[in-house]
Amino acid sequence: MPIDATQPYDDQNIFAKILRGEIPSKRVYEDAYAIAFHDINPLAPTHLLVIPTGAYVSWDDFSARASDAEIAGFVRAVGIVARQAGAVEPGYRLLANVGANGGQEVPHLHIHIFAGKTLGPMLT
Ligand code: IU
Repeated sequence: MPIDATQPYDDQNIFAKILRGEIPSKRVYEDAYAIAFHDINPLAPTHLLVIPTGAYVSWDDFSARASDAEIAGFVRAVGIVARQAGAVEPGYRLLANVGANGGQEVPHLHIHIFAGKTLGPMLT
C-alpha cells in the first residue's frame, strides 16, 4: 500500500527495524549517515536500497528537516555504494518514490540503485 508521505515517522517501519538490526538484511554498506542493503525483490541484476540513519519518512521530509551534514553524508553514501557495486560504468539509475503517487510503500526514505543491465525508459 502506498503511504502518505506527510505522516509522522513510525519507528516500527520495516526499514527502521533493518537499520536497528532487528530484522536481517543483506547489508553492503554502513556509515554514520546511511546504510545500504539488497532489495528483497530485485528488479535489476543489482538492486540496492540506501537509507539514512536518521528518522525521515520520505525525500520530502529529509530535504526539509535533515541537517546539512546529514544531507551531505547521505548523498555521498549513495555515490559510494554505487561505486562499490561497480555500477558507475556502464551506469546506473537512482530512484526515490515519494508518497502515494510516487508509489512509496515503506515510510523511511530510501534511494533505489538499479544497475547491471540496460534499463528501459522512465516509468510514467
Ligand atoms: P518503494 O519505493 O517504497 O516502493 O520501495 C520499497 C522497496 O523495498 C521495494 O523494492 C521492496 O522490494 C523493498 N523491500 C525490501 O527490500 N525489504 C522488505 O522487507 C520490504 C520491502 I517490506
